[in-house]
Amino acid sequence: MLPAPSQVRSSPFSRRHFLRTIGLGGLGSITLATPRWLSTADKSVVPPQKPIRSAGDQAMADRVRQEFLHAWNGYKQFAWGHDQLRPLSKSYHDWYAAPLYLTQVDALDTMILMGLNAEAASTREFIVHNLTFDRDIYVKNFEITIRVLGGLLSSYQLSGDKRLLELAQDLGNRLLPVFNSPTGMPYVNVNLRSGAVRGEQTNPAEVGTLLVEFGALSKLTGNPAYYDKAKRAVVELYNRRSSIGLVGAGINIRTGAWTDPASFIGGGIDSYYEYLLKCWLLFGDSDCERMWQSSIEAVNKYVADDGPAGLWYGEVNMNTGARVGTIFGSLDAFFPGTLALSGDLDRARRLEESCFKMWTAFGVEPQELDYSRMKIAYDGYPLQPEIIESAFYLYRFTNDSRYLDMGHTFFDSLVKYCRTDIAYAALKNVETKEKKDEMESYFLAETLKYLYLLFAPPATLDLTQVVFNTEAHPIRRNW
Ligand code: DMJ
Repeated sequence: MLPAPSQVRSSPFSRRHFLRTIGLGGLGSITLATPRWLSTADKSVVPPQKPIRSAGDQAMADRVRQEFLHAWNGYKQFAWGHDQLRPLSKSYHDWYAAPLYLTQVDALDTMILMGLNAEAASTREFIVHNLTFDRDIYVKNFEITIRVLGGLLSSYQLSGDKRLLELAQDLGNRLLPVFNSPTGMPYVNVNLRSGAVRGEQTNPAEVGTLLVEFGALSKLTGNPAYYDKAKRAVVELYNRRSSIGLVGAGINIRTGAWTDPASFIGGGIDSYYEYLLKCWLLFGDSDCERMWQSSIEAVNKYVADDGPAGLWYGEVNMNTGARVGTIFGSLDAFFPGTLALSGDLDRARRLEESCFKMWTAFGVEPQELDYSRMKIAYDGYPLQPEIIESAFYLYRFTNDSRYLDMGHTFFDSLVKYCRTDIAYAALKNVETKEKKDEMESYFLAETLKYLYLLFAPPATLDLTQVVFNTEAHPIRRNW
């Protein structure tokens, strides 16, 4: 059975879990000095790779926009005012006892970028009049940060509507208690009304995927608290890396002890690495630059698996570097994009070729693949965006039509296998193509946004001016 949506990106769901504790890392620690979140901003920082002006493909961009509208209209007809559409039963699903309008908030900036102005305006009005965070519900900090806080901040920057920033600030204040742990690393859940926290067993992605959103909130409101707390969390995690520079898959935020020594780049760790790079690019934070540089060196040394079957990233023990698995999956496919953004186009291109093999071997990529045998290890496809996100970055940085061709393949497969009469549905099984009654909000926030941006003229979004959060919400870096 697939895990609940809120679990999917926070744990390496089908991987083995070891319970083992290790000591602190030996590559040197980062010490947090007096907060210097304002002065560290270096406006000269741009992505190491300069985007190239590419032609795109307007006709394809228009087709993607049409498919966005198809899915959006299904959501509006059957799930309006709720978190997510159930595309097969034509009903809806709320994550918590009260809806937080996940699909509306997540999809709003996609509508703005696609020029769907009337839809964007009415959705924005709905959000500002109906969304309240004064709810007695325990929410998952990671998911609500990347989807809702990130979505509100990005739509605020794109629309200039201050009411969205006010909502973001209210949400940020209600999430802040997660950082009140003995280590400063965040609890997993927080009650939006009372500020009570729970959940001390977490992973690097949940600890380290907060600084883009909380940092942007600091920059936009002038209150450094958000930046400082999210930064401390990531530094505490980084300082616990192993002596060979890797992080594990599970950590206890109260004790600071690792609970799972498996190290990889996929779900549960993925966006920790992504944000080390992006926080450097977005804020010019030199601590983030150093943490990114030393981390990527260790990942490329130990986790990368470069052989005759191409470049893959598998699973190793964080302490010894010994290989313990050859699993790669749909979530890992964000990594070519991150490598490309960091300037490593060679690895980025080769890894995207491996990802493309993973997609074309079955018609749609599986959530987990044993790449040593090209056998499926976990057979669902919940409409994930990562492989398309990577094609988008690679096209912007290389202008190589190979990535437009990949985009055509992704688009055709989505339409062929995931489209329903009212929207789009996840796949239960990529071999049988049996559908599942689920359309995650990130399908509209990320999957279709990156596909649109891949084909649209580059001027639609200037990549030198923004950094995407991990939910594809662009944050403008003109502080
Ligand atoms: C998104 O919610 C985010 O990209 C997250 O970091 C992991 N991936 C999912 C979609 O697959």
